Amino acid sequence: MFPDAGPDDPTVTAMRARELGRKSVVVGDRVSLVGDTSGASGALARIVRIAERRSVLRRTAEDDATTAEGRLERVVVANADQLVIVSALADPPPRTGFIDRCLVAAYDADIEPLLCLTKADLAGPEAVLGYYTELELPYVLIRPDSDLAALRALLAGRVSVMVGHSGVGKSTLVNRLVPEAGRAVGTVSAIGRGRHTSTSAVALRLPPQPNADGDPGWIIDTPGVRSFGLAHVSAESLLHGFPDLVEATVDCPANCQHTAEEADCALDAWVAGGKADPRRLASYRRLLASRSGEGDPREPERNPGDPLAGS
Ligand SMILES: Nc1nc2c(ncn2[C@@H]2O[C@H](COP(=O)(O)OP(=O)(O)OP(=O)(O)O)[C@@H](O)[C@H]2O)c(=O)[nH]1
Ligand SMILES: [Mg+2]
Repeated sequence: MFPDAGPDDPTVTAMRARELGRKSVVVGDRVSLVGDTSGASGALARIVRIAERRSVLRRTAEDDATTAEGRLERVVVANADQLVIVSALADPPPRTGFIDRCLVAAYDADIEPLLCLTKADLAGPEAVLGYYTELELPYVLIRPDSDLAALRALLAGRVSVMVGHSGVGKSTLVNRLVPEAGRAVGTVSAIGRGRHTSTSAVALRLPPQPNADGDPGWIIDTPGVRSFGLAHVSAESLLHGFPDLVEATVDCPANCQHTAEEADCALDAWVAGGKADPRRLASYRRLLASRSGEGDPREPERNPGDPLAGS
């Protein structure tokens, strides 16, 4: 083990050493450095070792693992403790299918999810929160004038990574949390699409708060993603993103694939009996279908009931 850098340690510029081979360094990695670690202008250190990762958040370009895009796996960040799923309540409209995918990725990577609903000044959260009633999903509501104390408390002591579509307000929020962050903020087009303003992920140390002891935590801003492909998640693990459904499957026949075609899948009776929201089952099955290359490639993340873009 090596000591962690503290808030007063210098910011060091370091390059990946050749001996690391093809292993890439990602945001959140804990590394060992050699060379000039003084932080002086022009000083350069080398990254000689990457510590074992506590968690790895991955996404693929597509869901179907049989395609080239589906095999293209990207590590979003290493060592995150919390996945802050940022969704605007309007402009761009919320996509519960996208949030569901993020939940699958979070549970699969053993990272705790936090739903962060921005632009609460433009629309109410009732529809989105109603969809997640059965899940004990922690959430925060953000509007331009909202007090961020509750969010800061949830971020304290851990490394949190924000993910979300372009234009939902990730960088705006980071700039409020870390006033010297200086993250560029973009505009949203008339049809409610962001302009992919942020192009790389950056980890920022949160500032200490007057009435709070201990580590305020880290926040990682990431570029907006159009989709959150899950080709790397096994069919069985997909279900872990749906804790409201998982219990039902103990009554499924052996090797049940849980698709709509499975005559005896216990999920249908579970939902018919009012134990879970039918929209959640539909979303889960849409994910299953999308992984096998079925599904709607144009709007893979829109669930029926989500608002239309531009509306
Ligand atoms: N009305 C309203 N607008 C907001 C809020 N938060 C952010 N915005 C606006 O949304 C637009 C996009 O914000 P950004 O912070 O650039 O969004 P982003 O998620 O970082 O986008 P990418 O970097 O492209 O992924 C800007 O015009 C912000 O002013 C909010 O709570 N309410
Ligand atoms: Mg941004």
